[in-house]
Amino acid sequence: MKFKRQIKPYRAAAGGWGSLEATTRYVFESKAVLKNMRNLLRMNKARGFDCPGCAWGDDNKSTFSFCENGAKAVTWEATRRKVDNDFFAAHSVSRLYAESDYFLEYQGRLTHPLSYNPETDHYEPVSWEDAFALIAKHIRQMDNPDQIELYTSGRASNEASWLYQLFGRMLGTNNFPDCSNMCHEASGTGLKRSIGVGKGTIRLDDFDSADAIFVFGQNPGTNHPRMLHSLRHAADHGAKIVTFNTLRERGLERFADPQNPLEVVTPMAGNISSSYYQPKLGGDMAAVRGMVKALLEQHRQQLASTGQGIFDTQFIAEYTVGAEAYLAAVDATDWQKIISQSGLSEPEIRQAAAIYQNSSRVICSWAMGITQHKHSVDTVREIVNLQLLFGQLGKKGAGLCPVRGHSNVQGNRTMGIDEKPGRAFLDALGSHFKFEPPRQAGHNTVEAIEAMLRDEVRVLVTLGGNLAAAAPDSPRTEEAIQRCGLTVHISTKLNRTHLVPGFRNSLILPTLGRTERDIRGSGPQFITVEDSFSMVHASEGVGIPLADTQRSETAIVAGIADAVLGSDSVNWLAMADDYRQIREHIAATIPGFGDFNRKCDTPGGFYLGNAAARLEFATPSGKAEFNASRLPDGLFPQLSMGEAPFVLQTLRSHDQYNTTIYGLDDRYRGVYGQRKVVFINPQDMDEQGLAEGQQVDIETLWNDGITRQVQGFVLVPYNIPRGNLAAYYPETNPLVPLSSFGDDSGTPTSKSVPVKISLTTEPPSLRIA
Ligand SMILES: Nc1nc2c(c(=O)[nH]1)N[C@H]1C(S)=C(S)[C@@H](COP(=O)(O)OP(=O)(O)OC[C@H]3O[C@@H](n4cnc5c(=O)[nH]c(N)nc54)[C@H](O)[C@@H]3O)O[C@H]1N2
Ligand SMILES: Nc1nc2c(c(=O)[nH]1)N[C@H]1C(S)=C(S)[C@@H](COP(=O)(O)OP(=O)(O)OC[C@H]3O[C@@H](n4cnc5c(=O)[nH]c(N)nc54)[C@H](O)[C@@H]3O)O[C@H]1N2
Ligand SMILES: [Mo]
Repeated sequence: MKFKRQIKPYRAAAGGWGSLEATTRYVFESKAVLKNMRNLLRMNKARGFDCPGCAWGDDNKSTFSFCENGAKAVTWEATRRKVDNDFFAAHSVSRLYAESDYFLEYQGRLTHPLSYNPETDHYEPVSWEDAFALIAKHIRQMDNPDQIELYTSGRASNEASWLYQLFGRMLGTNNFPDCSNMCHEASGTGLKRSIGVGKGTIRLDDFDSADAIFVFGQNPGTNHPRMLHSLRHAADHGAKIVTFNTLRERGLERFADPQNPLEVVTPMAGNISSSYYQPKLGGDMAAVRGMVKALLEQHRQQLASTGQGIFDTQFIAEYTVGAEAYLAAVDATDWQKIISQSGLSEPEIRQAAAIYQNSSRVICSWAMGITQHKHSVDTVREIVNLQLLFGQLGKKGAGLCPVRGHSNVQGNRTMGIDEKPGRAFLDALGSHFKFEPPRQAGHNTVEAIEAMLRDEVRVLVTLGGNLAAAAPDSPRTEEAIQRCGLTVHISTKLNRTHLVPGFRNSLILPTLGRTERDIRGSGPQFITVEDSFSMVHASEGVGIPLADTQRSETAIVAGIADAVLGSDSVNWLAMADDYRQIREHIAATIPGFGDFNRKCDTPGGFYLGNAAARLEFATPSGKAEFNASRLPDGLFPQLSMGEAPFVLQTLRSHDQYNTTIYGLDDRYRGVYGQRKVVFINPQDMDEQGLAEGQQVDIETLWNDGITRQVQGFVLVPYNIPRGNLAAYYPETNPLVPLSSFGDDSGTPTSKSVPVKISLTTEPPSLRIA
């Protein structure tokens, strides 16, 4: 494959022709054209499958409910290419390790269970029965149940993840690290503390009645393209879209709806953002604090002159606690700190505050630009503080909207993929199945890797995902995985994690994807998922599986559980033959799922409800709680020299899904045919005596004496605040220290890495992406 490298600005609107062309290119380049088209048409419909692309909701209104990146996700899974036994016979693990992440997944679907042979350095075919027996043998040899780590990635269905957590808890552990620990953990933690529930409070149609939508730290044009439709419709109805993003993102500026033929034909792209602010990395808490400071001034002035302030004092009195302490903290924060930390000017912040003040219904949404910093929990809570002052909960067109990543990551948590499960959940599980679940908190992702490095883990199982590439500090993470006696990966495609085998045994178990037909003992099965808006719906694959040696995730988890625990107290295999049985158990153990099997027939799914949206707050005080934290002293209190020359964020290109690289372009940012680029402010570049197109090495400044460096990144001048850099993940994961994670969230600080850069002198490493 040849890729033409170039950097050239993208001038069109996001969406529109460019997007439609790219979609059809992905569909038609694939061999199974017809099948692909059929798949696309059924995405997100009442029956048919849920789009594996992202966790955005579906309005069931548009006939073609798909977006370019959803189409990529589906066609990537629906490929007819396969990595079969001949492939593994021909390629050693060391040889494959030298290839890029793009190459690995591009080879196609995994079709047969595989076991690593350290003597030949090859994966070799193994039967399902032998694979399960090997897992059981390793688990039985553990000294205690906490010597296993059960990782989950957010694509797993409710049914598979519920079964998985039951297996882990019956074994006796809460070690459930998951992708959410690296993603929206700060949203869950912050929201739970502030409003008693760790989920967003709005529903999709709230976008239709909002007066303003504040979008913090997310890039929907690439990562949640269907959100652009909601934003665009809101903007068309006169809502103000106020964006806070460190970078100028094309998709947030202009957007033409690719499913609206009129707009595709005429180039009249609509503007999306009415205001666009570019805070410095990690500057959003200060920006919101500044907005509240300006609003507090207004409140006091109006109170003095008219007797009526601008805050919703009735709401504050009735539904919240801690407002006085919070406002005292706001008074104690001076403008100078707000300005230097946010990187925004006082007039900009006052302008944003004025838009907020003039909007009676406000939605605040956010994603990784908010959650992947050290002070992310406080930043999430600061956004909640602002919303509480104006009573933006419990009414239409207003509320809080953490925009989730993986298509079922929210559902996984609801199902109990949680290393710190609540008491009520464990009680329900224990009494339903008559066992005593473990009560002690388990490991999150960073803790799991640390435990592996200390040789405290014997077995690692991953239900999807690509831990080696997704987790921080790649060399240490890879070492950690290799320190496990057995690694077991339930996967659709070959990835880097498979290439760092456990030191005794490693298994790859090939699974069906969500788009594929899943026929079990009792007939065709469907699964369920939950979107960002707490809607649960059924998803049934239509594609024909590539091989009859692939099994569904649910069947694989049941197979493992049966081999390890037997079927005396729980009949795992019967559940795997009829997912309705699993849903009966879910109904009995998880609130909101009563009558689950019947509700699965509801077109468009059913709503789980959200107590905070009903103004019921499951906090210690029974009310929504303001958070009066100070602004952080800096991004890197651990560093003795204070700030670093540059702060780097690691983010996604347009042609990737996390560690899955679909292609080498990042169209909206004007990057083609390459991924090793670093975006830099042109003045910073000049000041460093560097020039566009030159290659630099990026090195982390940290306090543990470990050298963390990546080499040969091409400089791309970009509209980004001074002192800030941006480069793609996972290529930059070696730079993120394992010990750098969010306070109370444990999330690696992927959006604020202290680094320096220098001109590349040695030839860059061979592994190009
Ligand atoms: N096509 C596609 N879709 C996806 C994914 C994918 O990889 N590809 N991944 C899925 C997953 S798991 C997730 S979690 C989501 C991720 O969705 P996003 O959160 O949109 O993902 P990122 O690419 O990490 O982008 C972070 C955005 O926040 C901005 N940003 C970074 N730091 C800051 C900051 O400190 N302040 C502000 N205001 N802005 C900041 C960046 O400039 C960038 O626009 O997308 C999901 N959907
Ligand atoms: N530096 C940096 N690191 C990050 C981030 C960042 O912004 N910067 N983002 C973080 C975030 S938000 C997240 S969510 C994590 C993502 O972390 P993960 O969820 O672990 O990673 P993915 O890349 O989504 O996993 C891709 C693999 O999942 C498997 N797969 C795909 N579909 C299925 C399926 O249906 N079933 C099964 N069993 N397997 C499947 C395939 O084998 C594929 O190779 O990465 C985190 N890491
Ligand atoms: Mo994520």
